[in-house]
Amino acid sequence: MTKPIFVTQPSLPPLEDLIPYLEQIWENKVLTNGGPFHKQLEQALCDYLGVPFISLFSNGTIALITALKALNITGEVITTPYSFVATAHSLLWNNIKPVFVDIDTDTLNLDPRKIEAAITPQTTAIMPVHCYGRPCDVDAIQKIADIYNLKVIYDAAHAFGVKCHCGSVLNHGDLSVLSFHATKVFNTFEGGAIVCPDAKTKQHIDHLKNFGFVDEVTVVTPGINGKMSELNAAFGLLQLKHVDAALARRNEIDLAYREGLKDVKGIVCLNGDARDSTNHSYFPILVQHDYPLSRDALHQKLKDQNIYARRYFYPLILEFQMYRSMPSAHRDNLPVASRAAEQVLCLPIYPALSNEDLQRIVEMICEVR
Ligand code: T4K
Repeated sequence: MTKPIFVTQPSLPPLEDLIPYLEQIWENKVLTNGGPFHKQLEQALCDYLGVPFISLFSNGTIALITALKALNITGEVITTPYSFVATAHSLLWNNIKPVFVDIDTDTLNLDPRKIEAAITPQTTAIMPVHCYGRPCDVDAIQKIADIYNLKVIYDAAHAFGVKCHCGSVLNHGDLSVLSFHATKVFNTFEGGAIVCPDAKTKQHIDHLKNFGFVDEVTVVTPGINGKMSELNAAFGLLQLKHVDAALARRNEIDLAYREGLKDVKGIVCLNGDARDSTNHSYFPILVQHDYPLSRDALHQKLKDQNIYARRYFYPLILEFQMYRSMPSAHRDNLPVASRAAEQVLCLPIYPALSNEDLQRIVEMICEVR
């Protein structure tokens, strides 16, 4: 049997390049609490991503939970059912009721045309996701938010480095939240960040992630511990040196899949025309009814060959017991998300994926007739 191929594999820099960073940590004995590498990574990410302020976190989920706290979000929040559970869980952790609204057929992102009908007097915010790193319709969402005086918090876990018509997509909404988990295009093992529009917001969030401490004797808010350690931050600085090469290789893989699969009846590569404004963090295909195998059968066929594609996002969040009984979780309400959850298969994409393995995957999909 050939070696397993997973949906992703973290990019790692040469191990010896990490040693000088470790030596520096061992030398200065600052392991966490906003040390020098933490500060450097915040600045380096602002420069790289083209955003004004960043607050680093221990992971994306704590960052989402904190972002909601930072804006005092309460009541109901409109969000997408087509995401990783952390999106909706962050709302429950804040005692907020998620209100699921269907997604757009082309982008699989929250459909702005369906948001207004879900707004009630309790609605305080919208939490869309740039799913698979493809930008939401940020202008349409902001327009609705402005009319109804709602906050917008983007779950931008997939959207590292993604640009839209006016620069970084991370500058839209009130806050954007990134994940630097091992499975993401830019990883710090575990990690995350909140992109903040101004220094005051960043300061508030910095307090929230450090128990509410302002100084040794002053606690201004019931904060959490969401800090990124120096080890993760140092690793992030090193990763940043390699991220352009990683993104370029992902782009090549994306193109090769599209070329290889373009004539396969029943296989649709998502959003061909949005290629330029993504980071190729995932390669989702839709396995439609005119393909000879069902999505699940294709998933299994690949698995039998040691290729572990993933059905992100199946089951839908609303299938989990803590969401199932919510009125907005009714499947009739969410036909596009329901269909996507049944058709999407995310194929392996990561910089170290070889051309040979890629071609093998393409051939396996093509040979089914
Ligand atoms: N919002 C959205 C929209 C998200 O997608 C996520 C996370 C979050 C919020 C929360 O951010 P974090 O709190 O995680 O920072 C994975 C990730 O664990 C999760 O971070 C990610 N989304 C989600 C989409 O995918 P699983 O259950 O698929 O992980 P796992 O362990 O099955 O990993 C997938 C494959 O990756 C493995 O088969 C092998 C490979 N892998 C994984 C890890 C962890 C490695 O090669 N090395 C590794 O260290 O959830």
